Amino acid sequence: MKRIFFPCAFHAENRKKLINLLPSKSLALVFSNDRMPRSGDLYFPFRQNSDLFYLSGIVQAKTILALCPAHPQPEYREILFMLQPDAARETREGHRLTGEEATAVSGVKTVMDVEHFRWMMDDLACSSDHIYADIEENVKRDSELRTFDLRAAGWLKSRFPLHRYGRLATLTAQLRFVKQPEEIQMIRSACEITRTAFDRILGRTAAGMNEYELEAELTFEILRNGATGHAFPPIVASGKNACVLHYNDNNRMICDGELVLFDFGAELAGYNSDCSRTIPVSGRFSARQRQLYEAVLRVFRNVRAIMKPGMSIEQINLQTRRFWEEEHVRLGLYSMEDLRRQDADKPLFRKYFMHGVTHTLGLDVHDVGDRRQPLQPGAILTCEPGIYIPEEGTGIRLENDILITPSEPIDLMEDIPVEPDEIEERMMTRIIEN
Ligand SMILES: [Mn+2]
Repeated sequence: MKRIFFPCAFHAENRKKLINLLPSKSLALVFSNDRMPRSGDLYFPFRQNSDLFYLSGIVQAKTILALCPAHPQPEYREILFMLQPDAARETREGHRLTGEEATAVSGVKTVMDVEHFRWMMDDLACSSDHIYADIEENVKRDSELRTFDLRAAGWLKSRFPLHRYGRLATLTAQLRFVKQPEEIQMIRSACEITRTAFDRILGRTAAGMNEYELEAELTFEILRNGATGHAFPPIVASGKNACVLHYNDNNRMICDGELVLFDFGAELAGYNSDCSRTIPVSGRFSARQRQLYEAVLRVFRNVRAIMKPGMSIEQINLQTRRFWEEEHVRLGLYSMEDLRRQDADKPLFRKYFMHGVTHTLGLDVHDVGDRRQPLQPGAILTCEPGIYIPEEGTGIRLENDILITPSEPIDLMEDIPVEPDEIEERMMTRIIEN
């Protein structure tokens, strides 16, 4: 995997901030992701646990970070437990970090064999009253796997049943919610790569192409610009496929007169971007397509304008409902009278807009942060209204990544064309050039 390093001071500073949130005599433990089996002897590309990356910069499986700030022996206050170098395995699997390299990346001076974790725990636990274990917490996580964090927590609780246990993830989430300048810069760079990929699409989309050909164009531009890869499986949805929110079969011939919805983004050094655009394959919007597109664009601007400190994701979604009700009535999808009579449990706007308008973005594409928590300067969120009308075979979504500031929000994707005139103009030059 291509690696872009943060200075080790970034990770050291993150550890310091985390320690300040812990009660005295605490031990914090953070576990790497597992190497996930694919089939036979193959594995999926390794992706590090976001908290472990944030606190150490180490991108290697079977790694544990232990923080024990009150330990009487200073060399045990920060320890990385890692796989040891093994020449034969490295010939097959690639380089493993040496102790010195791990220290250079993370700033953690003590690096031990991960095999020694269990017996070192006897010592670390004796110097601690609290054990804060980092368990992945995400309301939408749906997995039956016993991942490394769960296996380790199970073992800890049986070996040290009388310690007081705490959830480290709630504390790392507080820190990760507000991005630091280095993180904002990394996301800006990811957005810049995403822009070049969209530029390429504008120049190449044509009727008669298959969706996967455009996926290949996105992938080409994202990889050749040095991104780690896609932030998530990209969506290239033509015609009615755009009404399936997470469609990514990307395997349909695109017909003249249709719209194509793209939802994609580059990942750079663990940090993600997330962009949606919808373009007319012919290079010109039909009157109806433009009418719908402009409605989405107005809602996009209205929502972006209210993304300010103090507002929560929940409040932004409530406001978005008002914006959409106004637009839907204007588009003739339902009337004011229908609105007055609507069933409170089944609001009418949900028929054409059935997802949240925003989510946090960072080391995870759907990043940490509670939907009821007020936004703070430094938070980064998406703004992604859409309209989906299966009866018309049309789905439109527009999505930019927005930095919250003390005053006006900053659109990190301001450079990515979104005005319908600009989209048409850019696509027309394509047709002339070809
Ligand atoms: Mn998104």
